[in-house]
Amino acid sequence: MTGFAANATCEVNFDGLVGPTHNYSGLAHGNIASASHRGLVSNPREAALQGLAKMKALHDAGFAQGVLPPPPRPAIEMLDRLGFTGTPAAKLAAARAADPAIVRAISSAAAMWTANAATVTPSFDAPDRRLHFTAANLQSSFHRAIEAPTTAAALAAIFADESRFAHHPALPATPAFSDEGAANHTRLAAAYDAPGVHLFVYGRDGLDRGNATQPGPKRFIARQTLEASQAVARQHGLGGEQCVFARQSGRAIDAGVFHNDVIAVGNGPVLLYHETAFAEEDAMLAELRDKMNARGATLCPVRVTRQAVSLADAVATYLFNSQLLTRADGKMVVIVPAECERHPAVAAELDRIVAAEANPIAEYRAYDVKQSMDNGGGPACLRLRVVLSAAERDAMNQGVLLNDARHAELAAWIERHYRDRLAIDDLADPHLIDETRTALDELTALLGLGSIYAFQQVAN
Ligand code: SUG
Repeated sequence: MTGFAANATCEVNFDGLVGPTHNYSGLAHGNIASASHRGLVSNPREAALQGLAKMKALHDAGFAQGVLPPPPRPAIEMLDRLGFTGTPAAKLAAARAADPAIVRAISSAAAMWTANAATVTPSFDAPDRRLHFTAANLQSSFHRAIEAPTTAAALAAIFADESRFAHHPALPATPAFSDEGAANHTRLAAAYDAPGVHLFVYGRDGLDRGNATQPGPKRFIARQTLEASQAVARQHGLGGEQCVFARQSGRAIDAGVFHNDVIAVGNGPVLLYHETAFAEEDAMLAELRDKMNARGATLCPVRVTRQAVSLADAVATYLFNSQLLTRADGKMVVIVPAECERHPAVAAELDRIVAAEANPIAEYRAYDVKQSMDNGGGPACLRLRVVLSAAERDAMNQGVLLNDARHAELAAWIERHYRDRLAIDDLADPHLIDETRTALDELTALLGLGSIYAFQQVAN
C-alpha cells in the first residue's frame, strides 16, 4: 500500500544502508555522541538491520522509501593518493604502520547519514523544471570528505535521465565553501507540488570581509558556510525570492548542534524548531513568512522553548533529528528516535505538540536506531529527501525503491555479509577489504545499479 496516489508528487526518503564497517572511532567534530562513544565495539549487522527496519516500517505505513548503497570501506583508492603502494592488503598494512588514524578515517561508515549526501531542489522550484543535486563536499573532516565522489556516482546512476535530473559538481573542497548538504537545507511549501521557499542554514561566513557581526561558536567549528549555501542555490537556479539564508546560533553549535537538523526540522509549511536554533529567530521567521506568503503558503512555526526541553536534552535525545512526514490524510507524523520516548520532558513536549490544534502534527512514532545514534545520527540524518513527480519516479532506477521483496533480499544480504562486532583494531584486518567488496558487488547487482565503485572497474 502507498500513502500517496500513484500519479501524485511525493517525497521519497532515501535512507543510507549502513555499511559493513560501522564503528565507533569518535572521528566527528562537534558531535558529542560520536566523541563519547569513541572506542566502543560496534555491531554493524545490528546497525544495518535497525536502519532497514525503520525503512520497512515507513514503507509499511504508506511512505515512499528508497535506499542508497554504502561506499566501499576501507577506501583503498584513498591510500593510493596518500602514497601507499602494493596490493590492497599491503597498502592497508602500511597505512596502519604509518598512522592508524588514517585507517580509522578511511574505514568510517559515515556515508550512512545521507542527509549529508547532497542538497536537492525539486523540479517544481527549478527554472529548468529539472530535479537538481549537488553532492556535499563534506570538507570539514577527512573521513567524510572522501564520500563525495562515490555519492555523486550513486546519485548519477540512480537519477540518470539528463532531461529530468541535473547533477552539479560538489563545491570546492575548502573551508570557504564547506558544505554538509541537506542537513542544513529545508524546503517549506504549501504542498510538494506547490512553490517552495528554501531555508538554508549556515554556521559561519566562509570568506572574511572584515565585517563579521555575529559571535560564532567558541568550542566547535561551524561546518556550513553562507557562501556554500549561496553557491548551491545558484547552481540550482533558485532566485532570491525563493531563498532564506539564516545563521545558526553559535551557542547551539557549541552545545553539539553540528548540523541544523539536530535542532530543527520542516515539512510542508511546518517548521519545528528549538528556540535556540537560530542567531536571529525573529528576523528569520519574518523573512520566511513573507517569502512563503508571496508563494501562496502560510508558515506554521512550532517552537519548543528551553523551559520545555533544554538545549542539552534536545541534543541528547535528538528530538529534532526527526522525520516529519505527511500522511495520506494530510496530517503529519513525526518519526523520533526511541530515546525521546524514554525522556519524560521530551515525551511530554511531543504529547503537547501532537495535541495542539494549531499545527498538523497528529502523531509521533519512535524507532530504535541506537547503533547510529551512538555516532550522532538519528532518523533524519539517515535519510535524504527527494521530492519526485510520478514521471520522475518512473524515470529513475527502480531497483533502489523499497518494496517487500527488496526488503527481504536486503535483510538476507545483511545477515550473509555483516559482522556482529567490530572493534577499532579490527579495522586494519585485511579480510575486511574482500568482505566488503564481495558484499557491495552483490548489492549493486541486487539494486540494479551496475558498476558504480572504482574497485568494480579496475583492480586496485
Ligand atoms: O558528520 N558522525 C556524523 C553524523 C552525521 C549526522 N548527520 C546529520 N546530522 N545530518 C558526523 O558528525 C561519526 C563517524 C565515526 O566516528 O566514524 C560521524 O561522522
